[in-house]
Amino acid sequence: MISSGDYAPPEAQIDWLTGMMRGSAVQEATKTLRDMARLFHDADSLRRMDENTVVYRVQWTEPVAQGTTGGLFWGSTIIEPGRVGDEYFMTHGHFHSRRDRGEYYGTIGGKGLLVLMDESRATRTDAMFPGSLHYITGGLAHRVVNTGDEPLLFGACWPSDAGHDYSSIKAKGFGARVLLRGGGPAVIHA
Ligand code: PAN
Ligand code: ZN
Repeated sequence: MISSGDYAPPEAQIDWLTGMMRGSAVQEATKTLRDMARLFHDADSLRRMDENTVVYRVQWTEPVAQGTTGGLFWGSTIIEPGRVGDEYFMTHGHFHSRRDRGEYYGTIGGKGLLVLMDESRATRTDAMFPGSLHYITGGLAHRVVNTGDEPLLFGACWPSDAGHDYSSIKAKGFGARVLLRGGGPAVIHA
Protein backbone atom coordinates (compact mmCIF):
# COMPACT_ATOMS: atom_id res chain seq x y z
CA MET A 1 0.00 0.00 0.00
CA ILE A 2 1.25 3.52 -0.75
CA SER A 3 1.08 5.95 2.17
CA SER A 4 1.50 9.69 1.82
CA GLY A 5 4.31 10.09 4.37
CA ASP A 6 7.30 12.38 4.28
CA TYR A 7 9.52 12.28 1.21
CA ALA A 8 12.01 9.43 1.49
CA PRO A 9 14.91 9.19 -0.96
CA PRO A 10 14.87 6.00 -3.00
CA GLU A 11 17.14 3.22 -1.78
CA ALA A 12 18.81 3.02 -5.16
CA GLN A 13 19.81 5.81 -7.51
CA ILE A 14 21.50 5.84 -10.88
CA ASP A 15 23.66 8.51 -12.50
CA TRP A 16 22.45 8.31 -16.10
CA LEU A 17 25.64 9.89 -17.44
CA THR A 18 27.95 7.26 -15.98
CA GLY A 19 25.57 4.39 -15.22
CA MET A 20 26.91 4.25 -11.67
CA MET A 21 24.44 3.31 -8.95
CA ARG A 22 24.44 4.18 -5.28
CA GLY A 23 22.20 3.77 -2.29
CA SER A 24 21.61 1.33 0.53
CA ALA A 25 19.93 -1.24 -1.74
CA VAL A 26 22.78 -1.44 -4.24
CA GLN A 27 24.92 -4.58 -4.34
CA GLU A 28 28.19 -4.80 -6.19
CA ALA A 29 30.52 -7.44 -7.65
CA THR A 30 33.90 -7.09 -9.33
CA LYS A 31 35.25 -9.65 -11.79
CA THR A 32 38.99 -9.91 -12.31
CA LEU A 33 41.05 -12.01 -14.71
CA ARG A 34 41.42 -14.53 -11.89
CA ASP A 35 37.62 -15.01 -11.84
CA MET A 36 37.54 -15.55 -15.60
CA ALA A 37 40.45 -17.93 -16.00
CA ARG A 38 39.22 -20.33 -18.67
CA LEU A 39 36.92 -18.01 -20.59
CA PHE A 40 39.64 -16.42 -22.74
CA HIS A 41 41.15 -18.62 -25.42
CA ASP A 42 44.79 -17.50 -25.12
CA ALA A 43 46.02 -19.11 -21.88
CA ASP A 44 49.64 -18.03 -22.49
CA SER A 45 48.75 -14.35 -22.76
CA LEU A 46 46.53 -14.66 -19.69
CA ARG A 47 49.42 -16.10 -17.64
CA ARG A 48 51.56 -13.05 -18.44
CA MET A 49 48.90 -10.62 -17.13
CA ASP A 50 48.19 -9.51 -13.55
CA GLU A 51 45.36 -11.75 -12.37
CA ASN A 52 44.01 -8.89 -10.23
CA THR A 53 43.21 -6.83 -13.35
CA VAL A 54 39.56 -5.76 -13.19
CA VAL A 55 37.61 -6.85 -16.28
CA TYR A 56 34.16 -5.65 -15.24
CA ARG A 57 32.06 -4.47 -12.36
CA VAL A 58 28.32 -4.98 -11.82
CA GLN A 59 26.06 -2.97 -9.53
CA TRP A 60 22.47 -4.09 -9.06
CA THR A 61 19.38 -3.87 -6.91
CA GLU A 62 16.94 -6.65 -6.03
CA PRO A 63 13.81 -4.97 -4.63
CA VAL A 64 12.14 -8.38 -4.20
CA ALA A 65 13.60 -11.78 -3.37
CA GLN A 66 15.24 -13.80 -6.14
CA GLY A 67 12.69 -16.20 -7.58
CA THR A 68 9.72 -13.88 -7.06
CA THR A 69 7.26 -14.16 -9.95
CA GLY A 70 6.56 -10.86 -11.67
CA GLY A 71 9.33 -8.80 -10.06
CA LEU A 72 12.15 -6.97 -11.88
CA PHE A 73 15.80 -6.35 -11.09
CA TRP A 74 17.97 -3.53 -12.34
CA GLY A 75 21.76 -3.60 -12.84
CA SER A 76 24.60 -1.52 -14.34
CA THR A 77 27.70 -3.13 -15.83
CA ILE A 78 31.00 -1.42 -16.59
CA ILE A 79 33.46 -3.37 -18.73
CA GLU A 80 37.01 -2.01 -18.85
CA PRO A 81 38.77 -1.65 -22.20
CA GLY A 82 41.43 -4.29 -22.73
CA ARG A 83 42.32 -7.64 -24.23
CA VAL A 84 43.80 -10.98 -23.29
CA GLY A 85 46.04 -11.51 -26.31
CA ASP A 86 43.73 -10.80 -29.25
CA GLU A 87 40.47 -11.32 -27.32
CA TYR A 88 38.59 -8.29 -26.01
CA PHE A 89 37.47 -7.99 -22.38
CA MET A 90 33.94 -9.32 -21.90
CA THR A 91 31.40 -10.54 -19.36
CA HIS A 92 31.07 -14.24 -18.44
CA GLY A 93 27.77 -14.51 -20.27
CA HIS A 94 24.90 -16.79 -19.28
CA PHE A 95 21.56 -18.32 -20.12
CA HIS A 96 18.72 -17.54 -17.76
CA SER A 97 17.88 -20.60 -15.66
CA ARG A 98 14.27 -20.16 -16.71
CA ARG A 99 14.81 -20.16 -20.43
CA ASP A 100 11.66 -18.20 -21.26
CA ARG A 101 12.77 -15.12 -19.30
CA GLY A 102 13.97 -12.18 -21.43
CA GLU A 103 15.92 -9.05 -20.56
CA TYR A 104 16.61 -5.49 -21.70
CA TYR A 105 20.12 -4.12 -22.12
CA GLY A 106 20.63 -0.41 -22.89
CA THR A 107 24.02 1.11 -23.66
CA ILE A 108 24.99 4.22 -21.70
CA GLY A 109 28.55 4.78 -22.93
CA GLY A 110 31.32 3.16 -24.92
CA LYS A 111 31.02 0.65 -27.72
CA GLY A 112 30.99 -3.08 -28.09
CA LEU A 113 29.13 -6.15 -29.22
CA LEU A 114 26.29 -8.06 -27.61
CA VAL A 115 26.86 -11.74 -28.36
CA LEU A 116 23.68 -13.84 -28.44
CA MET A 117 23.52 -17.62 -28.72
CA ASP A 118 20.60 -20.05 -28.84
CA GLU A 119 20.52 -23.60 -27.46
CA SER A 120 21.75 -25.00 -30.79
CA ARG A 121 24.83 -22.72 -30.39
CA ALA A 122 23.85 -20.51 -33.34
CA THR A 123 25.52 -17.19 -32.45
CA ARG A 124 25.06 -13.62 -33.69
CA THR A 125 26.11 -10.17 -32.48
CA ASP A 126 24.40 -6.79 -32.11
CA ALA A 127 26.36 -3.50 -32.12
CA MET A 128 26.30 -1.64 -28.81
CA PHE A 129 26.76 2.15 -28.78
CA PRO A 130 25.42 4.98 -26.59
CA GLY A 131 21.63 4.75 -26.76
CA SER A 132 21.41 1.29 -28.32
CA LEU A 133 18.57 -0.71 -26.77
CA HIS A 134 18.61 -4.51 -26.89
CA TYR A 135 15.68 -6.78 -26.17
CA ILE A 136 17.18 -10.18 -25.37
CA THR A 137 14.64 -12.86 -26.16
CA GLY A 138 14.26 -15.63 -23.57
CA GLY A 139 16.32 -18.70 -24.45
CA LEU A 140 19.32 -16.71 -25.74
CA ALA A 141 22.61 -16.74 -23.84
CA HIS A 142 24.05 -13.22 -23.67
CA ARG A 143 27.56 -11.80 -23.27
CA VAL A 144 28.90 -8.27 -23.80
CA VAL A 145 32.31 -7.53 -25.33
CA ASN A 146 34.03 -4.13 -25.02
CA THR A 147 35.65 -3.47 -28.41
CA GLY A 148 36.47 0.20 -27.70
CA ASP A 149 39.19 2.18 -25.92
CA GLU A 150 36.83 3.45 -23.21
CA PRO A 151 34.80 1.65 -20.54
CA LEU A 152 31.57 0.15 -21.93
CA LEU A 153 28.61 0.96 -19.69
CA PHE A 154 25.16 -0.57 -19.97
CA GLY A 155 22.02 -0.89 -17.90
CA ALA A 156 20.02 -4.11 -17.65
CA CYS A 157 16.53 -5.03 -16.48
CA TRP A 158 15.59 -8.68 -15.96
CA PRO A 159 12.85 -10.69 -14.23
CA SER A 160 13.41 -11.60 -10.59
CA ASP A 161 12.67 -15.27 -11.34
CA ALA A 162 15.04 -15.53 -14.34
CA GLY A 163 18.04 -16.97 -12.47
CA HIS A 164 21.50 -17.30 -14.02
CA ASP A 165 22.91 -20.44 -15.63
CA TYR A 166 26.66 -20.05 -16.19
CA SER A 167 27.51 -23.75 -16.38
CA SER A 168 27.21 -24.44 -20.10
CA ILE A 169 29.07 -21.22 -20.98
CA LYS A 170 31.90 -22.15 -18.60
CA ALA A 171 32.08 -25.58 -20.23
CA LYS A 172 31.67 -24.72 -23.90
CA GLY A 173 31.71 -20.93 -24.32
CA PHE A 174 29.76 -19.21 -27.09
CA GLY A 175 29.65 -20.16 -30.77
CA ALA A 176 31.85 -17.16 -31.64
CA ARG A 177 34.64 -15.07 -30.15
CA VAL A 178 35.34 -11.37 -30.72
CA LEU A 179 39.02 -11.02 -31.63
CA LEU A 180 41.33 -8.25 -32.83
CA ARG A 181 41.94 -8.81 -36.54
CA GLY A 182 43.53 -6.32 -38.94
CA GLY A 183 43.34 -3.43 -36.43
CA GLY A 184 39.72 -3.93 -35.37
CA PRO A 185 37.25 -6.38 -33.89
CA ALA A 186 36.12 -9.40 -35.89
CA VAL A 187 33.52 -12.01 -34.94
CA ILE A 188 35.18 -15.39 -35.39
CA HIS A 189 32.76 -18.31 -35.42
CA ALA A 190 33.94 -21.61 -33.94
C1 PAN B 1 23.36 -8.72 -16.37
C2 PAN B 1 24.69 -9.47 -16.19
C3 PAN B 1 25.91 -8.56 -16.02
C4 PAN B 1 27.22 -9.35 -15.85
O1 PAN B 1 23.02 -8.04 -15.21
O2 PAN B 1 24.56 -10.33 -15.08
O3 PAN B 1 26.04 -7.73 -17.14
O4 PAN B 1 27.34 -10.38 -16.80
P1 PAN B 1 27.48 -11.90 -16.33
O5 PAN B 1 26.36 -12.15 -15.35
O6 PAN B 1 27.32 -12.69 -17.56
O7 PAN B 1 28.79 -12.03 -15.65
C5 PAN B 1 22.33 -9.77 -16.75
O8 PAN B 1 22.35 -10.24 -17.86
N1 PAN B 1 21.46 -10.18 -15.83
O9 PAN B 1 20.57 -11.16 -16.11
ZN1 ZN C 1 20.88 -11.96 -18.09
